[in-house]
Amino acid sequence: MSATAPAATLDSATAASAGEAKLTKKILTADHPTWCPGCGDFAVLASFYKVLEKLQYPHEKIVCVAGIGCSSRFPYFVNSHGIHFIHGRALPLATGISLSRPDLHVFVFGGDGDGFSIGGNHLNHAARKNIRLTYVVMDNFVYGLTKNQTSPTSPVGRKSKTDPQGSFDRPINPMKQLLATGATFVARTHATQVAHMNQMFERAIRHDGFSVVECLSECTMFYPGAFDDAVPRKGGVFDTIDETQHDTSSDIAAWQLADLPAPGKYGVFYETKRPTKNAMELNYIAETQARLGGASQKDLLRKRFEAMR
Ligand SMILES: Cc1ncc(C[n+]2csc(CCOP(=O)(O)OP(=O)(O)O)c2C)c(N)n1
Ligand code: SF4
Ligand SMILES: [Mg+2]
Repeated sequence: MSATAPAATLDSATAASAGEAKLTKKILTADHPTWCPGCGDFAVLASFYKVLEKLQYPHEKIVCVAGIGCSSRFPYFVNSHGIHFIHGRALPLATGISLSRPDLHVFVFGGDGDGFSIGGNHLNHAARKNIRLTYVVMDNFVYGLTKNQTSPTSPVGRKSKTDPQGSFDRPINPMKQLLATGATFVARTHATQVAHMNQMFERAIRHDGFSVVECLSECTMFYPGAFDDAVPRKGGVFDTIDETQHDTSSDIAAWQLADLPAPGKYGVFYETKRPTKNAMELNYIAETQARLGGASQKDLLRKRFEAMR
């Protein structure tokens, strides 16, 4: 499609139109997931199907991108456009897709290692640029695929193959990193709390900008029980954010919530409107084309390359 087409909006205007097949879980289901029994990622996948069923976006407009890890196998299990890409590089690839194809709904899935370790710097830049896409991090506090190494979110003292004596390093606080770097929708949920997870995904997907949901998702193989402190049936407390008390437009209030000790709070920490790079680039291209008497994009590129010689 032409890059001068208006940016797609995340509302009913882009929902599947009458006559198109209804988007169902059956249609969205691809391969049988290869995760271990009980892995939290199954629930995340089920929630994603559920929310897409509700939103009814056109099937051919859905794109799932991931890096490497157990969680990053996600695109195999969704019947949509999908790319299983290089470790930590899902966000830059998805950025290119989102910027060049404003008609698509772009989703990125991955783990704490993929997103906060090798891909940590890409996360900063996707956030500050406010790229229009939704990023779901299945945070299990461990490298699952490579069989139990310390991850950037592993708590101090946790023993793993790389820290047999227990980890020394202070973990990353994903909420604080996202707030500091400019993400415009920042939320936290838990894979066992299905209704809450569905709500967070839906709100993130409807957000016009870079939306991130950190979803605590247990690795039953290498870190069982990691998030039991927030599971009521295991004696924990699932403490959700009360938005009548918390101002989601305040990054300072969000930072204070992010400072709470584990298990902390769950819900939308921060939500704000800021122009996306997608919208700003589209405007710039359209204005330049108009100024140059309707020059094609190819001509614009040629002129730019000539100027750079
Ligand atoms: C460049 C590169 N370095 C290291 C690896 C090995 N590797 C694959 S997945 C992974 C970590 C995965 O952890 P995470 O992102 O937390 O996903 P999980 O398996 O826990 O869902 C590592 C280190 C790789 N595939 N490529
Ligand atoms: S190793 Fe852990 S994260 Fe990977 S599939 Fe198994 S339970 Fe899930
Ligand atoms: Mg992990």
